[in-house]
Amino acid sequence: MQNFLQKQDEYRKTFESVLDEYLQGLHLKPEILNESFRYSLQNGGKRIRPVVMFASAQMLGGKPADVANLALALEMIHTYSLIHDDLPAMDNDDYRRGKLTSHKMFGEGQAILAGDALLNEAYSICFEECKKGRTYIGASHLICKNAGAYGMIAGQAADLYFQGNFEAGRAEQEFIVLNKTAKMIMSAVAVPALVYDADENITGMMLEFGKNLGFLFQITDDILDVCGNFASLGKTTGKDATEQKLSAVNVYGMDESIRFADEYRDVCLKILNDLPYESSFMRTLVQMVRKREN
Ligand code: GRG
Repeated sequence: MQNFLQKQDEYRKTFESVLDEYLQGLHLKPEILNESFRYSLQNGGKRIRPVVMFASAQMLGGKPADVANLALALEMIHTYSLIHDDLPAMDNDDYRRGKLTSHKMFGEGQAILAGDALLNEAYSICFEECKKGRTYIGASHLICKNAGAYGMIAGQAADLYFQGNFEAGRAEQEFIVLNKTAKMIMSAVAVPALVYDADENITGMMLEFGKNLGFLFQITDDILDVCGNFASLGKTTGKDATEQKLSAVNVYGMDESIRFADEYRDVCLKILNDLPYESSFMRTLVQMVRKREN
């Protein structure tokens, strides 16, 4: 465990230094855009996607630096999605990571624009990375595809659409989780495989691992929405029930959700076992996601 925590800390520090360097070169105008853009990016967060991407790169025999800019792009897309998700037109949240949400700090219009700016900058970083060659084009494409109309946006659209719809069931619930949450985690896991031109079988296994990790991550989030609290989560809990969300707990009940979470964890561990790499960090990460409290 000590080794895991040290390594996780190392990955987070690597990410923060990449982010700091990027922000040092950023001079946005007007000042309110400069502030709102930095506010959400620097506003904490677990950085799970960069951590997973760096761990995946090392597992495959590479190093975090090889994918650092793509990890930055992915975290920027994630950050934009949280800003937009918190808006009154979507989840209408006042707090994120224990601090005021972007629209509470800067107003709705500026929050929308901060999100737009983050998304566009993320693509700009991806385009720069494409100059490194064919494999980076593939990796950048995966990030864009999984974040967009065939990924996170589709999941969020379905999430909004099915809210309060009691006819919707398991298929709709799985569509939402796969697209809204798992595809971003799949990008984090599989980007290094694409960058290193891993064979198709390995890339497929990495994607499958990312998918199951994403489902595990989301189902834990749904459980925490019922069992967690503001102090550790930094956001309002109990919203899935009041807003009649198609969350795992609402669809399957708590006991079944816990059983599913254990199943996703076990599938993740099995795939890691089947992969021909040293995966102790990733194995502990899976266990930590299962047991997480924030
Ligand atoms: C607005 C296009 C658009 C998408 C929004 C991210 C998202 C999609 C919705 C947020 C609500 C939610 C529960 C999403 C599932 C993914 C998830 C658990 C996001 C929170 O990610 P964490 O826990 O956040 O990694 P931190 O704060 O640690 O970065």
